[in-house]
This record gives sequence, structure tokens and C-alpha cells, in this order.
Amino acid sequence: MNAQAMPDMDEQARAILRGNDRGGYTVPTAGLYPYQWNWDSAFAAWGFATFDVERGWDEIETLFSGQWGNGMVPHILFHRPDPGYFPGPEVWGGIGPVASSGISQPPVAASFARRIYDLDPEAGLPVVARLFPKMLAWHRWFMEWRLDQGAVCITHPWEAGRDNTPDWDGAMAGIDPIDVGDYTRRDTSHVDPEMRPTKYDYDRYVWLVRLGRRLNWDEAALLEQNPFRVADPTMTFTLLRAQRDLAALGRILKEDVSEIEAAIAVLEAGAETLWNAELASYDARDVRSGQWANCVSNASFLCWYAGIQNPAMEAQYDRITSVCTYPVPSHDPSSDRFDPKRYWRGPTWGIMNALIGIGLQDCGLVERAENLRTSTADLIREYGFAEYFDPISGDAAGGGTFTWTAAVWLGWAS
Ligand code: 9WN
Repeated sequence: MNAQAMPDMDEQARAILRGNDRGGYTVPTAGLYPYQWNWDSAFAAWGFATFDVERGWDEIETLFSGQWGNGMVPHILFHRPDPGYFPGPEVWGGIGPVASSGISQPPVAASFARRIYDLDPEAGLPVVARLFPKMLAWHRWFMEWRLDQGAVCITHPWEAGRDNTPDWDGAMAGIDPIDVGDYTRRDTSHVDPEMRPTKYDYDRYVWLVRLGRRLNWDEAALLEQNPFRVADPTMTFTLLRAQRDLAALGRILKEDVSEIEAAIAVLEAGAETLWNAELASYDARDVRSGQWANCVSNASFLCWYAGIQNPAMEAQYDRITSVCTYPVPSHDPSSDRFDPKRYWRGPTWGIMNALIGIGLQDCGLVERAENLRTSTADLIREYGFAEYFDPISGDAAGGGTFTWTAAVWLGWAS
């Protein structure tokens, strides 16, 4: 590590967070993503907290200001209209206190709340006391509406935060986007279309949004009528981890955490229903068809983050990381569906690396954890604070000056 480059990189990362700050919330990057995204904000809070704990807490409190009456915390909060993003608030028709989308995102907020609390327990205690019932209600919503054999399901590819991963190819093929109507994408005016999902994908994304809106985002109706329902490693592992972290915060507050402990047992059993023995990996499972996705993805490696040890996953990890200059790729490079620049079909994402690295460290796999941390630091130092990266060449891809990549630098990689 170049000691002289360090202060400069830290300062750049802080400047990105400040530059993307819209007052109480942070946009992922100007232009491409002009609103508050759920899991991006949790990372942003972590990044801010490394130099301004109070601003870190503000980010999470603003996120929960958009919580719906049923406990769901939306994946996008549209605080201020912006024509630069599609689909906007008028398409989604969210039913919460702030204009929003109608789906959620990986619940990492409680885990980052615990990290921020640890940085300054005295300042954090009153905030955690305010947030605890809100985080509990969100986790309860997942447990009530989204379980299949104890694994957590998504109802839209955007919900897992891994939009066009091959994990959903089977379930996406089951959708006939009839009557999707006309729409104009905005993402491809900001970023090279080769790095984004295709029209085939977008037709289905938009069709699913229109279905949810028609059903007024009623989870019981969606459970009956939505053809897209996939038990997902991202959601299952992040919720399991978040429940453990929420229980720890609850104990600090001297709350009764027996409900959370029971949920942890359910999710631990549920995580094992994602074990695809033939593939020898955790995998996504299409609940409608009963089919495996047959994908080793970067979400498969979140098992350690959830506190699950599995030697076969260590072997998978070593196999996949050995063929990439900058791991961890979002899809197995030996698969014919691997595409090193197309979003979640191959590129490396700093946020996923941070979660995988934290998991490896917590599970005592410290050499792998340290190697991943240093290779991620090299990647960001050499190619910038990009949204994602080509795992073979390291080339920056997607949006630039990205909030969560800056946060990962400050919180973990540097
Ligand atoms: C749709 C903001 C978000 C991330 C997701 C990432 C991407 C949105 C999009 O950007 O998704 O939610 O329009 O492509 O896939 O993980 O939260 O950074």
C-alpha cells in the first residue's frame, strides 16, 4: 500500500459522500441514480460515520422516514422529483408516507446501525432506541410475507439489488410482458448500454412494477398472482445477519429479543434450503417452478456474513477467485453466461466484497479476508470509485464517483 496515496484517497472518498449528499440522504451517484436507495444508504451511513457519526445516523433515520404502515422499507425514496430516472414515483405509486417504490432491498441497515453504534455508543444509544422498533417491524415484514421454507423470497429482480444476475434467468423467462406499454429508459442515456440490463430485462422489470401497482402492493395478492418469486441468497443471508445484529442492539437496550432469536432459527434452517448439492453451492431457488438457478454468484459467498461455515463454499471461493485478477465476480467466470462488464452478470462490486470480507473475517477465514480487502483496495485505487468493475481487467464500469464504493473504501478497504 502506498502510504503517501492514503490521505488523498480518504479525502476523495469523503468528498464523494459530501458531493452526493442531498441533505439528510445521499444519492448513489448524480445523474444515473438521483434518489435515496435503501441499501446504498446503509453503506453511505457507514462511510459518513467514519468521520461524522451524526451524519451517519441521519442517513438511516431518513431512510426509515419512508417506512410503510406494514413495516416495509422501500427500495427507493423519491424525496424530490427528478426526470433523469425511470421508473419514477408516478409509475411505482408507492403507498407509504414518502413517495416511493413498492418493493424493498437487502436489509443491511440494522447491521450498519450496530457498526455505527460501536463507533460511539453514547451518541448512538438514543438513536438506536428510536430505530429499534422500526427495524424490528421491517424484519417482521420479511418474516411474515416473504418466507419460503424459511428462505427469503424476492418479488422483483430489483429487490435483491442484483438486477440482471443470471440467478433470475429462469424466473424471468416465465414472464410474458404482454401489454407492458411504451416507456423510455433513462439509464442508457447516462451509461454505456453494454454495461446495463437489456430491453428483454427492462420489459419484464416494468411489467412487474405495473402488476404490483395494479394490486396496490398488497403482499397477499402478490403472493397469489406474481409469477416472479425467487428464494434468494442475498436476502436470506443479509436478513439472517441483520437479525443477529438487531438482537445484539436489542440486548443493549434491554429489550425482549426472543422473537428475533426465533426468527434467527427459522432463517438458519431456511438458508440450508438454498444449498444446491449438485452445484455444491448456495444458490437461488425459483419458488414457482421449483427449479434451481444453478448459479454460483457473489451472493452465494454471503454465507459467512450470515455466520454459516461451509467448507465446500471455501473450495468454491478459492476456485472462482483464482481465475480473477480482482475478485469477487458477480457470476462464475467458467459459466457461458459470464459477461465481465454487464452489471450483475460478471462484474465485481465493492459492496459485495465488503460484506463477504466481513463474513470471512468473522468466521476466522482471515487470510482470505485480508486478501480480498487488499485486492479491493488496489482495485479502487487503480480504477477509481466506480459503481462496479471488470473482474479480469479491473476496468471501471457503470456510474462514477459512487457513494457506496467511497463508503466501502472508508469503512473497510483502506
Ligand atoms: C434499480 C442504486 C441501485 C442499487 C442496485 C443496483 C442498481 C437500480 C437500477 O442501482 O439498481 O434499483 O436502476 O439499475 O443494481 O443494487 O441499489 O445504486
